[in-house]
Amino acid sequence: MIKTIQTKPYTDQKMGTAGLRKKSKVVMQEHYIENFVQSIFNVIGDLKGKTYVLGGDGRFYNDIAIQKIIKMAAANGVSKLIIGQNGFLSTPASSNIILKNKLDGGFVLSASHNPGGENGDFGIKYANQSGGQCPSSTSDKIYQQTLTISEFKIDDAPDIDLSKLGTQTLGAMQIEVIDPVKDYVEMMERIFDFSALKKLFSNGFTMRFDAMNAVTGPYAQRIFEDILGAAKGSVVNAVPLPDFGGLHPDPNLIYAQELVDLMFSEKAPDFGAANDGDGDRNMILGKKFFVTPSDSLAILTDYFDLIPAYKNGIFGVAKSAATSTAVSRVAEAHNIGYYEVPTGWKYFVNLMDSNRITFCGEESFGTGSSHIREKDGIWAVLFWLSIIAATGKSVEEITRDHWKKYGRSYYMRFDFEGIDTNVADKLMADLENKLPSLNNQQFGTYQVKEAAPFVYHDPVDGSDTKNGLIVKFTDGSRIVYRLSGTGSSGATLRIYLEKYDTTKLNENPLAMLQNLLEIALNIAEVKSRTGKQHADVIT
Ligand code: VG1
Ligand code: CO
Repeated sequence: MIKTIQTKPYTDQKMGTAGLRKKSKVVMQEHYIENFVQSIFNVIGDLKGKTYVLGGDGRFYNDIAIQKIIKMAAANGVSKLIIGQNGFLSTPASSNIILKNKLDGGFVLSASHNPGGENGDFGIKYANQSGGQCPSSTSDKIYQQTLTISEFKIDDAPDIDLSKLGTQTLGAMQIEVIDPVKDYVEMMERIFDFSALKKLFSNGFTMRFDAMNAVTGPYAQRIFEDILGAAKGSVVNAVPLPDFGGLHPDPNLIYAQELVDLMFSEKAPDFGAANDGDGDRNMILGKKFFVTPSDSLAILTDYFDLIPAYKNGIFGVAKSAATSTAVSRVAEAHNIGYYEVPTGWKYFVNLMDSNRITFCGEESFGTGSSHIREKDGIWAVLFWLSIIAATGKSVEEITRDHWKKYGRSYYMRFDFEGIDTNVADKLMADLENKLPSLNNQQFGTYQVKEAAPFVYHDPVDGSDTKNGLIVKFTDGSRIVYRLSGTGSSGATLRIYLEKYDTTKLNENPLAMLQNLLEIALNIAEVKSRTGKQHADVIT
């Protein structure tokens, strides 16, 4: 029976860089999920004939939220839901289902790389028919709805059994429970040369893939171990757990510590990789060697013609403004289009849809291509393995060769977490006002060439987005400042540093960037304003 329930608005349901992200306890408040989902349905309007994909990364509250959404979808007139078995779907797998079946959109229940559990975070990403997350114009409308919502519709049926594959119904709505892995694997088989990869492993190549107790475990086991023949046990932390076993599923040098320790030990396998909570981020490691995500994007782009799906050519490439400029040099060498967008994968979608780009990436461990409209962790790993298989080189050799050919962008990100939001907002506002006065100023050996906010004009829909402040120096070095849009409490200031060099290729990144870091902290008065002497997380 369909019920209409009265509700009161929450004032904090604004989506950030990638969907809505909150503390689990916030989301567990009465009608919190219901208000948000009803607001999305209200903005979409007529749901008759519409089909959506639904799944999540298995974190705490995934099972409860998914049942609410199913019952609300039925009550609001959705025609069909395609749901990952037991409520599981990675973000890239979900995007694939939307595109492959030409669906109207979908919902991924995840706070991505944020920790999970009752004391962790929960989130919802809403994708439209593009297969990517909805643009800001839509999320603004949804936010407006959340501020005025007064009722929602829900079917009061018992919970749906999501363990059985196949089709069932709830009222007039069809529910199809699918294997969350199968379609994704088929897509990867179409993109890459699996027989070359099988040969790599049968020749004794060793790897460790850390799924961080999040959603990619089953995908990685099926692909790397079952199909490609990597040794059993190559995929670790492979069972998705509601609290990720206490891990913080953000694949970087700090949070993927177990993997990093192994890869920098004498027992290191040939290759190491990790993915984040919802499977869209990746970290690539060689024996005692770390590849920055910015370099990874540049290297993948340079080797595009090794991959069957791209061998006939790629359109162009895009990166977020904060990401290093390494890929711009590859784009120039291959004479392909090059774009810089604000942080957030949704800004790549129009560029992919209009055939302007094929590859894109962000410094935050995200790389992907137009095979879907989200970043894709396992895709990046398969791409790296394909380069290794084709060149016979190690991760380190591939990266060092790249630097020899193109020069090296020394690059690091410094995060100052848990800052009072008012302090952080004022820091950014004052810094923005100060930028014009920095032009041509000298800081030690660095001279400012241009200091301005980053403003992106979308060539497809004409929208303008301002995100971050950039100080560029005459030697090509850059400082980028922005506030994170994925946190669930306080503010995080991110400072991104880049210094390009064509001769010094083997230096310690921190040593190369030390002076720039001091300049960055001074310009923004970070220490005095935040009371922090050091960054909390350095990647
Ligand atoms: C962070 C990253 C950004 C990424 C976003 C979502 O955003 O910096 O590059 O797109 O997370 O990633 P922010 O606003 O905190 O800097 V995830 O893996 O949600 O899907
Ligand atoms: Co993610």
